[in-house]
Amino acid sequence: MHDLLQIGKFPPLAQDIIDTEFRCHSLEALEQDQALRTAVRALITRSNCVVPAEVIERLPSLGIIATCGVGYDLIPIELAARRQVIVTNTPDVLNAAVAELCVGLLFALLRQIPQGDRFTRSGAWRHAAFPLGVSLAGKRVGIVGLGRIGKEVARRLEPFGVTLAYCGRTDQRLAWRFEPDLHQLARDSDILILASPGGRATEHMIGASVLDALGPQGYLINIARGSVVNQQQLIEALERGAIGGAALDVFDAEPDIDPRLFELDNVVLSPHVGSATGETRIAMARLTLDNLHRFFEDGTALTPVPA
Ligand code: 8YV
Repeated sequence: MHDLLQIGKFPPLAQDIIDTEFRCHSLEALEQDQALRTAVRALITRSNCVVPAEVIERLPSLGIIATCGVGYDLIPIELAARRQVIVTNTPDVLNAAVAELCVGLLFALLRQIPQGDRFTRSGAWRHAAFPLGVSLAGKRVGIVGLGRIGKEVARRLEPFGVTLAYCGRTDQRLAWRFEPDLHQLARDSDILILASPGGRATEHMIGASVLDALGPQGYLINIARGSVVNQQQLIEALERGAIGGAALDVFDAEPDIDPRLFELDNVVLSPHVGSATGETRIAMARLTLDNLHRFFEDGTALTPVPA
């Protein structure tokens, strides 16, 4: 059975599978065992865990970093490439789960479903009618980052009678309109959905000027990464009504998120659960392990991230 360095905590159902196929060691255990530290060839982690550069530098035999998740923005991939360490992620197996959560958050936001639950439980219904929500049908939806997940979101929203447009690195020549200018996409949208990768290239891509372009009847959904949004400017925009509301599954400094968000009634908050279904997490763990098995078999990988 091969040894792995494990960074991050997996759900029990995934950890049980991992432990039947590999021997996992913590960073602390590796610090205590010089022989193991110099011998370990593989690291398993999750996409919401930082893989520190100094850890990679202290593992002379490391050949693969296998992350369970599609995002790899917390892994120093340039350093990994210099060290010829393969980095793998788990694309595609989570597309449906994340897209489904996005649709759920959109309806929760437009129809104020969390507020309606609280309203009903509180007995307030005896004294007042619940406020009107917003229809999705007929709205203009802009998707920032039409990758695998963004496309799954678009496919799920199309039957609801929306008009779809997207922006991103390239015009993919699809039936949906490509808008190269992010601010123009925000101006042209009632709902702006963030589905782009995290990392330096998209950091704070959504700030006050984009939010002002989206406008006071506009809604923001973030299923990407907290880093894609300037969270301070988002909170200020929500507080001053510069946008109609937001539904957020990702944040700065998870899980210790800014408490000002708790005070806002025009926000739906979700604890980074885009891929968090039993079926999806098992499929993600399976693909992570299959990457590791392939590496130990022949030094390659099934789903290496783009160099
Ligand atoms: C979580 C995600 O990171 O896949 C990603 O990039 O953001 C989510 O799936 C999950 O904790 C991955 O294990």
